[in-house]
Amino acid sequence: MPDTPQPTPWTLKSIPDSFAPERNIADIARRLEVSSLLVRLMALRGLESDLAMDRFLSPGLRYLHPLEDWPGVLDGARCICDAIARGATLAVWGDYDVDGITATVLVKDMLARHGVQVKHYIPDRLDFGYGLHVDGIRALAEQGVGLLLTVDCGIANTAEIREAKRLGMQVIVTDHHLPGREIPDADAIINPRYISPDTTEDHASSWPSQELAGVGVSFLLMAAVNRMLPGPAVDIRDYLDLVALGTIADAVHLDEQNRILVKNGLLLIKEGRRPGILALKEICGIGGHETVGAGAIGFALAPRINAAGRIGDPDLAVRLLLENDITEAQKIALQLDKLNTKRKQEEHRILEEAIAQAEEQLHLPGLVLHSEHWHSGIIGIVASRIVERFHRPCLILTKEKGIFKGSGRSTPSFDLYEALLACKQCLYKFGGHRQAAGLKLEPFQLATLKKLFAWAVEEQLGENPAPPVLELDMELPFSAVTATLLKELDLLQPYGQGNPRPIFLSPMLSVQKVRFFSQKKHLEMYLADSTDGTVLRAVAWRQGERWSKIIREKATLRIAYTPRLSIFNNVLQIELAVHDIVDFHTPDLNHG
Ligand SMILES: [Mn+2]
Repeated sequence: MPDTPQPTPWTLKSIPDSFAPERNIADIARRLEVSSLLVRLMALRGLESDLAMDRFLSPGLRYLHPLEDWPGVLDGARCICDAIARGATLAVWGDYDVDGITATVLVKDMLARHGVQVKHYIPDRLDFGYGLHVDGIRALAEQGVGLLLTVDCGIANTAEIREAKRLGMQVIVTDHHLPGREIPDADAIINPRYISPDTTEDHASSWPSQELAGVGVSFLLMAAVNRMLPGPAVDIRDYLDLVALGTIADAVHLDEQNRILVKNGLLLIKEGRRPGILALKEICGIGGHETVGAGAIGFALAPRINAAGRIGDPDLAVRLLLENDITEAQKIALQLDKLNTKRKQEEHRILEEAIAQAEEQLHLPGLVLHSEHWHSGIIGIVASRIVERFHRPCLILTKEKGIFKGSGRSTPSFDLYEALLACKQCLYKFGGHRQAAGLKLEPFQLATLKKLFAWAVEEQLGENPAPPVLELDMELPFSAVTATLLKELDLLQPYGQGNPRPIFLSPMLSVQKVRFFSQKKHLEMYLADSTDGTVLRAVAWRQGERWSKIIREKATLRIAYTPRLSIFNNVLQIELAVHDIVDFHTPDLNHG
């Protein structure tokens, strides 16, 4: 049977050798007043000392580095305050994704509360794409803009910034992308991946965190501006909801400083004081005082904000987050929700076609899929889905104005940017990083691209790239899965890069009841732990098709799972989210 799934390879993570001896786990647990299991999970995430663990569990804002520690922030803030004092017109240039939109809103809203109106510009994805462009710069100059502040972009726009300076503007760049070889000649650059050689700040020799999102950088700058401007300061903590939204949506590494920003911001999102966020939560069905985790942002709030930039007008999302009136905010949220529904339908349609193409190419280690009519705002998400499904790097191309425009996504061990570099002879334009990239090429180059890309992938990964190995935290019997445990696990939130959701390995289980639902899309099982007899309900989302021929009653198996509380039949109960079935034995139909 060629379509029988193979069990997924897995490993158990181990605590780093540098960690204190095993017996200390219980000591630390006693001192922190948490369970040994929680300490073990933190140790598996690379936390070593009591202090680090304590800060991880309670990342108070007092642990955020002071503004003086962040290179360029005070210089940039002084520049802005001087421009305001001169009466210069200010404009902020953002981006159409959640990070860029929240950063734009943060700057506009904070300065408006100081009585300073700031113009903003967010490029259209289809017409101009990401970053600064000269047409927009000239338009801003005509409107009399004297100071241009970029957020979540700008570090790569040397020529555009030169033009802005020529037109008499001051330019302050805030960005978090890697600088290229040429650094723009801006009045100040604030970028955690860059330190200006002529910074005037004494201590600023390194960044307390290199992992800030664009909105995190603009938050620091606005915190400094807030302090320097005359008149009463606003409570800058009010903006952490925007910081949390943009930081989670950008999927940056949640290091200590980001965790402080995000964890505190999520509390504000839970409160829902900003009308736009409240309206967005309402339309996603997230109740007033429900805890909002990174998951809800990633699956519900962020896609609706992004939908504006993907297939509509990004200004809609800016207006939502700036809106003071809840009724107006609800109207905009409804529009965004409709755009998101349209986006999902479009995504579904493209994905079906892309999967069909991918299945024809499974002899290749890398996929190049294309069509003339796929929406260019959506191909990036589809590329991610294809990589999830087929575990190989993927480029998706669509035709626009006679040219192929593409979006690529990578597997963890593959450097996509490096691969595109190897294809550059047939590309008209490309850019990005290890995990994601964009490209453009003339249609006649398509065949060459396919050939070069296949070579580049093979060179990095070999002919048959190995499937990813699932990393599990530890084995956990069902009797240990209690409401108390779940409450404690919540302390590890928010999950993200650098802090993955815990995944447990089950002991051997026997299937008591099995049901495939939603046209066999999902699989529900009642599983009994063979060591202690505890029965729990488990759901394997989007894995119905994969297991439909294998899993039936009396089968024995082991799962990789994350327990959570869910409302099922109107009752709050424990449900296991099945990441994978890692070992299985199905009794023979005739003899079983
Ligand atoms: Mn960003």
